[in-house]
Amino acid sequence: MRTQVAIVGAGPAGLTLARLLELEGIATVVLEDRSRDYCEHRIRAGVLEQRTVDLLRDAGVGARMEREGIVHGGIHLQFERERHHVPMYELTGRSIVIYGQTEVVKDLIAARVESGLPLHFEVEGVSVDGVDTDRPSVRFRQDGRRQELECDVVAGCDGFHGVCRPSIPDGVLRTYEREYPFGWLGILAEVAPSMDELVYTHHERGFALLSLRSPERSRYYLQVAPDEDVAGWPDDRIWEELQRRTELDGWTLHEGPIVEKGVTGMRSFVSEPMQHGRLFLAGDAAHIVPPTGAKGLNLAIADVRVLAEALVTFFRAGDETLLRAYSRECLRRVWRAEHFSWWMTSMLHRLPGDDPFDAKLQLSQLRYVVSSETAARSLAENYVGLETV
Ligand code: RFL
Ligand code: PHB
Repeated sequence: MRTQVAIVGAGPAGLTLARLLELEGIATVVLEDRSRDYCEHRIRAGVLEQRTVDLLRDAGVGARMEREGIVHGGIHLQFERERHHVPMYELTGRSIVIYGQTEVVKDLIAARVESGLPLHFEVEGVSVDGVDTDRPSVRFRQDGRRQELECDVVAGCDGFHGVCRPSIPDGVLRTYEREYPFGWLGILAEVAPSMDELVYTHHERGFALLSLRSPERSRYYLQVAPDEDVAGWPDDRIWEELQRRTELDGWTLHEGPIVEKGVTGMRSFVSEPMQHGRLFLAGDAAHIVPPTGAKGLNLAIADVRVLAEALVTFFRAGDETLLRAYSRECLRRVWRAEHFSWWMTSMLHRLPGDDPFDAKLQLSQLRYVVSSETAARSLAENYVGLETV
């Protein structure tokens, strides 16, 4: 087997890259170790930046997103039992769109299948070879048979736990990392969202976030321990805790059947550079942000936009200039998102030790954001996505 770009991973990064390259007539094969059903139902992000929305629409995969995506012009910050609106659209001229990552992935898979282009699920034992030559290859097993895919370039879009980043020899990458001493318990509930826009809540019992997936389905999160056992969280306990952390005079949090729950740890991680020879890392394979800034999916899409443009120049003109600039170009935006996500996380979560000094600083920062237009605009422009970084 031979192709131009072997793409490892059928998450948002891999599938979007495949689509962008398809539109440019560049051949790709996408290899994914999970099943199609698993990829289409793994609940993750929900907030798309306008720039992400525009890219998906321009790539011809935005029809359902345009119909079902919910445009929000702001978010709420809640602390000391007050809820404050941050009017992002007024402050920046841009909005966000609520549309689940699961839906983005379903739309991209459907488009790939409709184009009849190679997308292999449930492949096993993927390994990457020869990336320091101009003839790299990807080996894997499919239906028990060994396969080798020769290519010009490998795109490592296989997420944080993938095989591409670890296949880079020791000493090439420098990594930067921070683990947070807490996690998020996330639920999906079949109940209409109780708020008009997302609510990020600072509370002495811990952070809570009210989000949504559709007019009928709410997505709510609670700060918990990083290794929290979901088994200790029957539905009643979850609702009771959400009620306590988000309570507000004259407002009610409506409850409904919980159809999904899970705990995720939180970390910041960057690996530099995002390239080694003919292997290019994109999305979570290269960097992780804690979800408080809603940036992970948007960064993944931003990476593959830059990578696709660079690959077009490479295949059309044999010119590697843009490919060589790929990592530098992406890392500027990545580090801005790293800072913003760390900042939001640090400002909103209950910190270990419960140092009252920390809590006072957090509340002062929150008060500043909701009372100074300059501070609010800074949060807003980062949240909707900076164009210039
Ligand atoms: P993914 O989505 O992890 O996809 C990688 C794919 O590679 C496959 N894979 C392999 N395939 C073949 N061989 C191997 N050896 C392989 N190893 C792995 C995997 O099965 C998978 O299909 O990475 P990608 O494409 O880079 O996309 C990144 C995003 O998924 C991630 O950044 C976001 O979900 C983060 N995130 C959020 N981002 C936002 O922009 N806005 C949000 O509101 C937001 N909320 C969130 C989030 C992540 C969360 N969790 C679960 C960490 C909320 C949560 C709770
Ligand atoms: C979500 O809806 O899943 C979501 C929204 C905002 C975040 C993180 C997750 O910051």
